[in-house]
Amino acid sequence: MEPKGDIALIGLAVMGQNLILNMNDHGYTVVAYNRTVSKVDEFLNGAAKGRDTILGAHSIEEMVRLLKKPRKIMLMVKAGKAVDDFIELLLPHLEPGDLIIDGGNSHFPDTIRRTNYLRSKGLLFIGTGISGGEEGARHGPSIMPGGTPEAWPLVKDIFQAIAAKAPDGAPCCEWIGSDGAGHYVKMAHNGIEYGDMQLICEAYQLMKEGLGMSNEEMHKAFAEWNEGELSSYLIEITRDILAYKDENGEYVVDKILDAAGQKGTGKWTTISSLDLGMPVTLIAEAVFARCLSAMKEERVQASKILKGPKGRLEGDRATWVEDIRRALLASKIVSYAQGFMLMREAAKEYNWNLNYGSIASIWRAGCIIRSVFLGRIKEAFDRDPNLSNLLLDDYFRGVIDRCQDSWRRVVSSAVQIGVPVPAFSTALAFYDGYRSERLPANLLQAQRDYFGAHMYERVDRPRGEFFHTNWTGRGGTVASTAYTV
Ligand code: 2AM
Repeated sequence: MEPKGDIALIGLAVMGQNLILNMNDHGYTVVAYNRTVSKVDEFLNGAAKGRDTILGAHSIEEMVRLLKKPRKIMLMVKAGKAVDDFIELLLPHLEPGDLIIDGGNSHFPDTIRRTNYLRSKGLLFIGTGISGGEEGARHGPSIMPGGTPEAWPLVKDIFQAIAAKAPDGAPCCEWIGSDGAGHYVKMAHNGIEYGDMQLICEAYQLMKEGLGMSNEEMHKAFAEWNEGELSSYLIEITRDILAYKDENGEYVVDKILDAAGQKGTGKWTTISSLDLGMPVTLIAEAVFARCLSAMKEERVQASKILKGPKGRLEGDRATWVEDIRRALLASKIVSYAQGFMLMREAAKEYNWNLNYGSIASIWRAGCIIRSVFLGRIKEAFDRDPNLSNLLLDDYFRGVIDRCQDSWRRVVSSAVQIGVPVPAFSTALAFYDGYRSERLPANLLQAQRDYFGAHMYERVDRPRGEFFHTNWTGRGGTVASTAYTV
């Protein structure tokens, strides 16, 4: 009998099951398999009941037998060792030209390694970011595939069929680039998500502590914001969360402990930004803000000891709410500018040919950071595909001009009343640094040269020429180029 399976999916947790159902809805015959084999039948008799084009496999051999060639096998298993283990289990059953796809949240260096390893075995590999959670997987996620370029035509139709569709109808899935590019861009997406969430939380705290607004009032403010240029999934769910009451008629948000968790993609993004020397300050602050929040017991102690202002934002409330909205918008522009700077540098470092407009485009729907704003970013890259920094685009420059006074008012007032706004303020500090022709690094270079003879370049000489001053008259004139401190 001719094999019927278009693709196999291993890993029947919710994401895996939902992707199978989504593919099946689009006419693909999918073979389902799982390490714990009993889950295969549970799935066939559960969520997949009545679908005769979802085929269960009870061994890797059976799964491979059910697949058309070249075989396409997608892993939706825990990132890390599980992926490598399954690759090894699959290898003896596959032939040159077959394709393994890792749809988990793998770290991009692993994806680079796996692409090369499988290429050495004659196999194709895709590491793909999939964003949108369970709901997205079921009805349309944003999909960011990278890996062996020859693999893309094999899955393009399936992936674009199951992906979310942007408002203009474009599928939220395009080829991102070679080896680890897809997982890198997914990681950057998650980092940006950390930033967006932190910005919203700072706006919330200012409204709550600074303006004394009730949940209902904040719910209304977020509802209004969601109608305008901030319209996005995260603003929308914040609106809904603020209004959500439990069976006793009490707000759930007020009962939730203020200690944030994290799974590590924000941390990876920040580590990568440090590795690449890119000042992605807002995402870093968002990660650190989660870390500080997690020190709950220590904060409770410190709150009884450390003094500081606990004031209110004085003046017209509606004006402040609008100021906060503008501060959020301007900060968000900085965050995305930083995120795209990071991807640009990563592309240089890892030899990826990234299309930034296309990346913005596939984030417009399906994923957690989906927003009207991303449509604006796509348009900016449509206007100028070589745009070096989003802040320099006419549209975004105009928005910052419009928001700047509010932004400064919000940050300075937050400082004065003692409400922490690490993301709002780091965004503003970055903006002021980025637009500074001169920064105090002349003094910093002098310090380095003073204590370590690290040398400096001069404003009156071409770049690349280095000088040393014998600052103390002692220690000789030999420069230190052989070691770094
Ligand atoms: P399981 O049902 O056999 O535990 C999400 O946890 C998915 O990843 C599940 O399908 C799970 O399979 C799979 N998974 C987790 N760790 C694994 C491992 N070390 N090897 C294979 N599959 C694993």
